[in-house]
Amino acid sequence: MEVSGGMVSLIDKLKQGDTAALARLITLLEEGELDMASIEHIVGKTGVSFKIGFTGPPGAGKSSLIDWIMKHIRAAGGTVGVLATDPSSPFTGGAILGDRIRMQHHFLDDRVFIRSLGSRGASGGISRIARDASYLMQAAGYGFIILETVGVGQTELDIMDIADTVAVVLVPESGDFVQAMKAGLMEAADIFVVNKADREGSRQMVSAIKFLIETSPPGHDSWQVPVMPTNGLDGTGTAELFGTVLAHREFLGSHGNADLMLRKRLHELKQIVIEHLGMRVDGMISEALMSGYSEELADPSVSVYSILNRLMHDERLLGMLLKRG
Ligand SMILES: Nc1nc2c(ncn2[C@@H]2O[C@H](COP(=O)(O)OP(=O)(O)O)[C@@H](O)[C@H]2O)c(=O)[nH]1
Ligand SMILES: [Mg+2]
Repeated sequence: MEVSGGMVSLIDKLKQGDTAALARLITLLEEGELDMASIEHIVGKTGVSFKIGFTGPPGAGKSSLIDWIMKHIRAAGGTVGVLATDPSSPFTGGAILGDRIRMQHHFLDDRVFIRSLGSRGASGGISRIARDASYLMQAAGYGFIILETVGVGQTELDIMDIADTVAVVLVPESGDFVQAMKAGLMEAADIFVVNKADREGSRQMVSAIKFLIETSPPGHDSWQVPVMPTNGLDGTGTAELFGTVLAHREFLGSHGNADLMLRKRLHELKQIVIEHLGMRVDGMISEALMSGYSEELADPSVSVYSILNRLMHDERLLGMLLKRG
């Protein structure tokens, strides 16, 4: 992809922390108009942002807690960007608008950036947009990046893969949810939060999750997953929550956890390689190539796998795959 002069100056502005440039670039990402691999050499080396993920059922209080965490970050002199994704309404629905309004008292603060993400035509889905948008925010110099996702499906887990620290937010009423909690989510959580601590059953919920943690097989690191009660309305427990995020950051950075970071980076790289190969192959499976297979294609009794087997040995496809570009 050619990188235009306009793009070069946009990225220059981004690196100076210009929020308008950041917003524009994220829009281009969402529209599938930005190829991070192509602009990488302009972005160059950046600072490193610490990424915090918040996931959990809708209405649990994630946005409210993020609002408090932003305050704590700002009070500590830090900068923070928030990326909110809602896969159930990728074209930014009412809930996201509500989030924005709730967080609006940060709006005049230029060291805070809030953005809801969608994928209008970009390939690879919302988790890819979230990853690349977080890289753009990192290039813009935000010390902290917070990712908010709704739910516990594979997409949310993919997004949580981006985060260094994952907080799973539940409420006293999440009993069924805890029952149904997937092993993947259990494994992804670095911190469990029981929000709405003002409600009945909060302490029981804390105990239930602690029990679940104790009785599940230990993860691959020695971090003890805490279960923290919070109140998203008055902020009770949120300073402690932020303190625990910082403790987890310390833990990740401490000696002996280098392999953890490497594993994460390798996973991310694999993801990107698969995406790029996928896009390349997608561009190659052209009608011209497939014209050699029209008879088999037209015959539903011929398995697509048998076509695949032939295609994988097709000199023309192999030639295209090996071509540099
Ligand atoms: N009672 C109570 N309500 C809360 C608490 N935290 C958030 N809420 C309310 O719960 C609703 C959903 O909160 P929100 O932050 O939007 O949840 P999200 O969907 O997880 O982002 C809002 O009306 C909040 O005001 C809390 O600790 N206690
Ligand atoms: Mg929310």
